[in-house]
Amino acid sequence: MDLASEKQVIEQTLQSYLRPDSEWSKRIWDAMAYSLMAGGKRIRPLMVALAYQACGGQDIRVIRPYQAAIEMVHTYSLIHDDLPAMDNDDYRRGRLTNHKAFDEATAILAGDGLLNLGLEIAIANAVDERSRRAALVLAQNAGPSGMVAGQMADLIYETKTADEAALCYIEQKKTGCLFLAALLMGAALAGADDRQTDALRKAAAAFGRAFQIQDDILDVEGDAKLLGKSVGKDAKDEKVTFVTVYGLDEAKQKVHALFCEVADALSVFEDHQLSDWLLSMVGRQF
Ligand code: GRG
Repeated sequence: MDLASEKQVIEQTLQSYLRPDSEWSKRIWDAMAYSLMAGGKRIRPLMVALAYQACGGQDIRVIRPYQAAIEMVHTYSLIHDDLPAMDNDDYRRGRLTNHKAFDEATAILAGDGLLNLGLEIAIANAVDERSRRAALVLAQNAGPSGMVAGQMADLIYETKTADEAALCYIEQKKTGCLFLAALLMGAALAGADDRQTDALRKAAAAFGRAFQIQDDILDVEGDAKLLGKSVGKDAKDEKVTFVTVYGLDEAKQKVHALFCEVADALSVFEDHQLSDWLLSMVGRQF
């Protein structure tokens, strides 16, 4: 699969769903489009595609709505995470955060709009057992037993000192659940067997942890321009992160070891593109 053209198709698919139904609703659609079309890396929709391919999926058209759905749910989570009541950030995806460009109430509604539209697309396309499973996997992993639980725990630990176990729980839920959903949606849509699905579960767990540790490392060492968001925020907020728990060197070693786990888990697949692409992210400035 050519990833550059795959990404272009993802952009076109996302754009195709942004249809204001009247002049009255123009502002909410503008606010949703502002964040959705701001040039995210589209990691999760690409994961759906590569997992689908690895599991032998034959008709790439069936994944399109699910790629759009997960990117919308992810973008909603970023908009809400950036709000003053949560992480209070000014920049995201290289531009002002949604509440800075619009206002807080509009940003809340833009997040709500993207979450609902994403799930609407997933449900509207759930026409068989495979697609129903894909829709359910997305809703479950984004919800109060998944990403929302992780965000809640993250907020609770703003006023308590997190230990390694708490950090791992927060990461698994807040960051890991959507990566897991992406790989499992690709698997479900392709009709993957249990062995393939288990391998993807293991890969998602290791990749999510590596991604979060790297995110914490980049908050210390990253370049704000390349990242498209503020750096040095964790230290400013005196936040306990994987870097403060492990130290920078050990954190880097952990990222390396986790990427080896990703490769190991994915070795059951004949198709290596998912594994190669995930591994290409080691050390990358996200
Ligand atoms: C508000 C329910 C709710 C959840 C928020 C997204 C999130 C959960 C928190 C963001 C905090 C954070 C930086 C987590 C690290 C992992 C992460 C989600 C990074 C951003 O994802 P990328 O790098 O971003 O895929 P782009 O912009 O490229 O899509």
